[in-house]
Amino acid sequence: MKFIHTADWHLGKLLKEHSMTEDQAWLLENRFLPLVDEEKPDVILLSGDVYDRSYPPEEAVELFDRMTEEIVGKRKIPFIIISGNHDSAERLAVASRLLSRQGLYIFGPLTLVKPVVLEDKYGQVAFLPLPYAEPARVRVMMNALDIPGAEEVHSFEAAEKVLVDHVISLLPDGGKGMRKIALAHAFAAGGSPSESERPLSIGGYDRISDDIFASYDYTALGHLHRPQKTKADSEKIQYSGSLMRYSFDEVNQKKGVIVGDMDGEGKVHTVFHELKPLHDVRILEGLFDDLMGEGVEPSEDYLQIVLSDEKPVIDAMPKLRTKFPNALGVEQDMGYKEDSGDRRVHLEKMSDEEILRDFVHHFRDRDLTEEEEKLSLAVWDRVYRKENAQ
Ligand SMILES: [Mn+2]
Repeated sequence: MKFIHTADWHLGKLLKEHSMTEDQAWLLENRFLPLVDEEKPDVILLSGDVYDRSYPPEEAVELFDRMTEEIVGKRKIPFIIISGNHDSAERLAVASRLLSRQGLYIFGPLTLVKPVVLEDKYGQVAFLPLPYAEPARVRVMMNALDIPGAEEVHSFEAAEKVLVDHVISLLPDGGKGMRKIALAHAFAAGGSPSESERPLSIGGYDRISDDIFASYDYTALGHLHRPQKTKADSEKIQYSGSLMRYSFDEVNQKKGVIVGDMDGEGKVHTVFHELKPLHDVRILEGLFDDLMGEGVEPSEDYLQIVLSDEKPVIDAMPKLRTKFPNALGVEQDMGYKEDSGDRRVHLEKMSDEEILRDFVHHFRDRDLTEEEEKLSLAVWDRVYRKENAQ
């Protein structure tokens, strides 16, 4: 059984107010579909956050519609999708019972969750869809179905466990002897997050143990945007990561999909395939004149520009945009160095002038110039005179 595992498409995503939908369409058409044609998987798995918002923009819905036609309609590849925390489970899964007869399996509402069984030359493989599930939702919806344990669900871990047990119980003979692949949208403990994920809850309460997935031959996870394995030495439980870089703290992350192959024993071998976007998302750092000079190529990438000039650059953004039209943000760090935190000074024993000198020395790695020294003394002088006059 050959599969492609992808997740966190976030169609309709805005990166600093800029719509990524055109770039997402380009990537899916020019990178993802060609990979599908090359690999010819038996099934494609999308582990949640199809859209960036529960009310996605029209062009995002249109793109998703087009992709289902490309994958299921034209290529006849079964496509299994679960909803994530950014999706509306109900809206995503509209007409899903009907569509499942065509090979498009979308799982959102918990009451409609059930296994998908596909066959390869070795026999049956069960796919267990576990859409994103808040504890309260599991408690109410699953309890209404008299699912054992649902009443006591008060944590993400308990919610996932009840859901897993329920889906397994729907398989003939509890799925004994069948190879199993789970799809889940959750924060498995040990994983490392990025800025573009919306936290499921505050304070680490959203973390669940990956032991929950231990009995499956493979678990296709969504939610964390960095591709990663929950255990470094095992290919069995993995995040494919998001389709593209969706925040500037992801600039060093490779983005793509996982191509997996499962043998007759359920042993899975996976390969990560990077998908290069039309425009990269990256940080560009330097002096304003250097960046605008001939040494730096013009670029249409999505850029966060960090200017290291000591003096503020006036109207930096419109000027930078003449060369970098997709610059989305500019920071002026004025050449400050990071505070290493080991400054052991006793501020209360220092005069105001000394504190300023120390500050400049620390952050600029130099002393005040004569002009700055004069200016600072003049300022302090005025401050003291005002204080004394009061
Ligand atoms: Mn996500």
